[in-house]
Amino acid sequence: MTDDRPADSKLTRTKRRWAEERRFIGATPATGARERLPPGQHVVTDWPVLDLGRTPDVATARWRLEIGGLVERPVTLDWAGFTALAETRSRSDIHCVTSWSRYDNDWTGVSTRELLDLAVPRPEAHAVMLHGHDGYTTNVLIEDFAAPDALVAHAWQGQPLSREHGGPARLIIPHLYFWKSAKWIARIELLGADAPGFWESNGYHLRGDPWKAERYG
Ligand SMILES: Nc1nc2c(c(=O)[nH]1)N[C@H]1C(S)=C(S)[C@@H](COP(=O)(O)O)O[C@H]1N2
Ligand SMILES: [Mo]
Repeated sequence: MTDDRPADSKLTRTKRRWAEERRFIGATPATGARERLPPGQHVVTDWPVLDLGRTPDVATARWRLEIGGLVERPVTLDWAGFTALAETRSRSDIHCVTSWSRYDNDWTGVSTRELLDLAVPRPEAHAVMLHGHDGYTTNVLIEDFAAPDALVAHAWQGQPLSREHGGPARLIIPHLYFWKSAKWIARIELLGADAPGFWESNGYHLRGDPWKAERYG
């Protein structure tokens, strides 16, 4: 989208704050390059399916993505509007809390920053609740949501994302355990304070950094 807002807009200030808060995220430890595989993980080459057991069937004709809560401009995107946004690609590794990791996943979709640019988070927005069409919820801090390689993906390895893996579109936040990457994403809700989602209310860690093995709260 074109950005014709003045340099001191709320959006710019918000971005500046994210930039400051992200200082240490993904930083290389002082001891040198970190291992690719987080502690306690093993590499798989297949792609396991994990969810609550419900697989919503959301045709793109009915698909909507809402961005609301503490935003200046609540947005509801239909499929045409979503796919008309600037497309981004990112390659990343999946780390599931159940201990499997899958390397080199090529995602295509819309960056979370692009989505936030549309809705313009209010200064008091500090956290995000993700809602899936299956009723699943999971929470992240806004700076984790806005990580440079985070996106709402509609394709994996160049093919449309399959329904079992969250198609037509799911969130991908590569630097957190995969339970944070909401499948069948329906709503992105900006909140003033971090609050537990489904698994976080059922014993999982509030943040879920694989490099710190933040598995259980
Ligand atoms: N909507 C929704 N998203 C979800 C889940 C879910 O049950 N519903 N499960 C989470 C968990 S626990 C994991 S490990 C990953 C699994 O994604 P996959 O089935 O594509 O491997 O999705 C996450 N996102
Ligand atoms: Mo999981």
